[in-house]
Amino acid sequence: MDPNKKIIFSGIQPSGSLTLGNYLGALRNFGKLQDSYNCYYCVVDMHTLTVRQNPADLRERSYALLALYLACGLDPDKNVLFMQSHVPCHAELSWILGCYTYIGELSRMTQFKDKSQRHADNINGGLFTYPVLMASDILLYKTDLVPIGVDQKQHLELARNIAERFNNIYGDTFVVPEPFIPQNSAKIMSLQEPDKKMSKSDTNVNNFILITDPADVIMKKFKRAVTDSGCEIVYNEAEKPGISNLINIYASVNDMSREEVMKEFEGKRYGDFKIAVGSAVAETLDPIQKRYNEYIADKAYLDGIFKKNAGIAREHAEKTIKEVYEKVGFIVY
Ligand code: ATP
Ligand code: LTN
Repeated sequence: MDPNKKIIFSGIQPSGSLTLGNYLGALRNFGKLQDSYNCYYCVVDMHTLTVRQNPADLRERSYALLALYLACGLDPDKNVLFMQSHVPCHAELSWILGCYTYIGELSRMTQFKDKSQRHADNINGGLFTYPVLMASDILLYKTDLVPIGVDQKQHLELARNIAERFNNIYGDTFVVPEPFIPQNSAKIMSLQEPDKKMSKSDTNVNNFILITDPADVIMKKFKRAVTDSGCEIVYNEAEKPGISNLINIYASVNDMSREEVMKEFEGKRYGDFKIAVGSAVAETLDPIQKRYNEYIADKAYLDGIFKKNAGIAREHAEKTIKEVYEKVGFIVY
């Protein structure tokens, strides 16, 4: 860890196979930041229990997420790639910060409202206090910057409020973190219902592209993607959500602006554009899939990374917990 570099923290839940939305909204940016920051990228397994999980699947998906972090180019020597449940301080800080978070604040979280509707038979305490655990993840490492998709912005704002509230009572303790939200891929939408976020927990497989989808499946899903009336390839989120989403996807995988995409496809038909988007996505994902297959086959290597980094993360996290315990008035040895 270079003491002159700022700190980045982000986490992804091993709650399903990751989508193109996760990749473009979050994962891809992780790799871009690894040289200029000290980066902590976490597999947030504890968050997944807010929804029922099959234990064997959860364990397998946690390895899969680490393999994907590596396949997307995260260097295990430059980034602390670790598992949330390996560092008990996350849960410890979560208890403390829960006592500085109001029920009113938690009730306003749109993800809580959404998920309580989708899982009406299991509206548990964890689902409600989920953002406090997320704030703890971030604040434990004195994080400066948090790369996330736009759907997590509200949670990050809450983390900032909790940090400020604590600092006001006890004096400067936490760094108040800033979000890092990409421009064209902050919110990749569903391919069949482009007014909805592309989500890995969607029941219709045609709504999302998985990072691990084979090229022919990717092409098929893009060819079937819902487009809008009219025939021009122009960006207009309100009137042409389907085409606008495809423009965002093409722009982000090719590192282009929306204007450049519109220019390239001026006068072309929707059908041609969908094929171009599908090919560009398949081409981007192909090398990631190859690397992923190699990493996931080597569990011993993945365990080695988890074990080594649990120690590194713990060391940093324990310093913060000690400081917090002292400030709130616990006896600390
Ligand atoms: P679920 O859909 O199961 O609720 P999720 O995909 O929203 O899960 P995570 O896997 O924890 O939740 O998200 C990891 C990161 O990916 C977060 O930073 C989130 O903002 C980002 N992300 C998720 N979906 C999209 C999307 N459609 N577009 C852009 N970013 C996204
Ligand atoms: N809540 C996030 C996952 C998450 C996270 C974090 C993201 C948990 N802890 C800390 C950034 C920083 C989600 O559902 N996408």
